[in-house]
Amino acid sequence: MDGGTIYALGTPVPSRAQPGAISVIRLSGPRAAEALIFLTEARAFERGRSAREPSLPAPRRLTVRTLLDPSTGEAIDRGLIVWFEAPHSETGETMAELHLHGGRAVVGAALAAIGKLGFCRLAEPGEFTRRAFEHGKLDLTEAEAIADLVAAETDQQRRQAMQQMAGALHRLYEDWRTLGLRCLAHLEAAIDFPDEDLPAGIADEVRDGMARLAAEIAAHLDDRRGERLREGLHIAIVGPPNAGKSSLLNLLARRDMAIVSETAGTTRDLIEAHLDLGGWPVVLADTAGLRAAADAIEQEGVRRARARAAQADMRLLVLDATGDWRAERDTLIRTIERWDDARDIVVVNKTDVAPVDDDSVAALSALSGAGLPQLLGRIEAAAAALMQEGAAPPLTRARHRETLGECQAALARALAAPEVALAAEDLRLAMRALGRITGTVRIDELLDVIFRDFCIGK
Ligand SMILES: Nc1nc2c(ncn2[C@@H]2O[C@H](COP(=O)(O)OP(=O)(O)O)[C@@H](O)[C@H]2O)c(=O)[nH]1
Ligand SMILES: [Mg+2]
Repeated sequence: MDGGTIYALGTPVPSRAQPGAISVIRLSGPRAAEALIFLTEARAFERGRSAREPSLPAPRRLTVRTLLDPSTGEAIDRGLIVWFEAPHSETGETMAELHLHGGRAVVGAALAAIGKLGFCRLAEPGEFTRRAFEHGKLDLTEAEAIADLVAAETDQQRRQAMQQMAGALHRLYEDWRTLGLRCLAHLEAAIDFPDEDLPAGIADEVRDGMARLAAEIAAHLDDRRGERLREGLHIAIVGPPNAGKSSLLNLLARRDMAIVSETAGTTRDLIEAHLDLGGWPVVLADTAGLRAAADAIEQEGVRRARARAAQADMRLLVLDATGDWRAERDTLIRTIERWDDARDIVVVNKTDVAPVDDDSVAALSALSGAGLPQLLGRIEAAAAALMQEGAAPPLTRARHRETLGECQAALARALAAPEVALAAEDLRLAMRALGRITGTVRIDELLDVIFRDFCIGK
């Protein structure tokens, strides 16, 4: 990583099967202006024209230009160019965007032409966003939100990423840091002037401030909405063998993923499907039938089924309408950890054979699809209730959770510290942890990890 001029294709690589209407190449860095001149002005390269006498397009306006091969002067494509002056660009540096026709040869020749200049290099993954961070355009939570926005597959994921990109988490964490730093300033004053005891009013204020911080962080850590939304809401399908669990998964996933069979105990491992149910990302898991298993492998399957049901955010208990499903329901529910009548759903399947009229359950025929819209409605309502919007923006990443955990531990030590100096030291550590989340306290290895997950050109 250096401060040089970087370039990359910002749109997907056009293939023979899928060329694009347009492709966008981005350039950023101190020599972007020079590059643009060499690429758009005939023979500029030979004349050795410098960027000091520019004929750059007006900044922030789309301008039609012919893109030239700087070594031969041959026209590569005609397209739209946008020029950005520093610091009024996404990266905060001088930047150019070339909107070209999205053909393989066009994009290949354009990238090669920039390479031929000899003073630009291909960007690393996430390098544009990283430069934006380095130039104070965004903090780390906002940069991570850009990655989330690009990765968002459902509408609710997109909303969450947008909220975070707009600075919701940045503001929350910065407010906490401001509060913590004010407490720290009081504690440090008490250390610097040891003869004067901390006035009682201020001592209370510091303690209250730290306690409030600890409580707010604890509530934030308790809130799993954000991670559920990023990673998917985990729903486990459980029930006795042959009830139609695998058939339900197939129906919901609209393809044959799980093995459906008349032989009881066919599904021994977990099978997952990733679905978008009404905008909620869902990871649906089919599990082995709950029964006293015949062999060791099936036993393991049953054990995993129970574990998965316990870990899931929501459970669907599938029962066979042709049997005594009420008795089975009552027995099984007692054995399923964390079963919650208000959230988890009993699905009575095979109603094509034995009709069921009972509003407390979702009647279904996985065979015909009858009852599916009602079941989907129930799942969506339960998901919406689980994800119910709170006032505070939710925590979204394991990285934030881990670092907030450190912050919380340090705060607890500070609150319990027998001396002001010790309290101040722990509070300082807590504030450093908060600063690492937003990037106010920068750690280069951490930045490498975060931006590595981006795509090239972002
Ligand atoms: N009549 C009828 N048969 C079904 C229905 N759903 C599943 N089955 C049948 O029940 C058997 C067991 O289904 P499967 O999905 O493998 O059940 P699992 O063991 O719970 O996963 C298969 O023969 C399915 O074709 C349904 O709604 N109606
Ligand atoms: Mg099955």
